[in-house]
Amino acid sequence: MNKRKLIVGNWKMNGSLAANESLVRELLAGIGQPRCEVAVCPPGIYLAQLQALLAGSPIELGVQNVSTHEVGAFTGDVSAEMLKDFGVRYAIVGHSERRQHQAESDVHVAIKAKRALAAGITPIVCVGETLREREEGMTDFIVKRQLAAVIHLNGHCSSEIVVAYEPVWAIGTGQTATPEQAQQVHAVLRAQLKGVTEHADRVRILYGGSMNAANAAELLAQPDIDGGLIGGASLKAADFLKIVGAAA
Ligand code: 3PY
Repeated sequence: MNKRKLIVGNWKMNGSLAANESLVRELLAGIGQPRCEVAVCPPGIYLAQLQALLAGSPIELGVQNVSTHEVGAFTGDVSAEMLKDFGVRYAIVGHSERRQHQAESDVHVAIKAKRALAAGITPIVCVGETLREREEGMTDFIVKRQLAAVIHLNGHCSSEIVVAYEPVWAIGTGQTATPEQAQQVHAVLRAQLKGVTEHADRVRILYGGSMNAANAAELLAQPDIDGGLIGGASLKAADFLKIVGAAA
């Protein structure tokens, strides 16, 4: 199946007008014609800047969050339709940092995915277990429950979603799942998708959780790893470009 890999930079709450501009200029100077799809997700306040900097380039624009609401009295929220105005192509939903610090539940995440899809934005649905859940043998149960919420709320599984497996114990810790550990969970997610859609092989399942320039090639060589959601390494142009280069 001809499915291009997808490499997404999650800048988290990092950047400034000056830092964004120099990072993007370095990326554009080095990216050439990538064999994979590439996107960056800056903090939302910088969308207009990034839209202008990336115009006409092979790098797509993404965001780190989207409101559960469509419009109205929801102070601080930004709707999927508003994001669309800035050319946003991808929206990360359900990152474990939001599940943990903003008390986002599976239902919130599913509604966010639904809002994104309705606006023509591809949700990148993050799933992943904590260290304790892994140690208790709960990994498969947790990731399947998190993905099931999105599948059920949407009534079907659109091949337009992207799934990102991000073991919580590997986020911001420098610890990475081994390629075998990651592939095992990706295979579980693929099997779950196969149970609900004939297009399961078209759904991209990214690995996230301290993917970096040194470990990307091995992770991306696994049969069910279709790309990466990159945290810290996406803030260094040279590292991010190496990861892009490793995604054939
Ligand atoms: C990480 O790699 O730390 C991430 O959280 C990517 O989203």
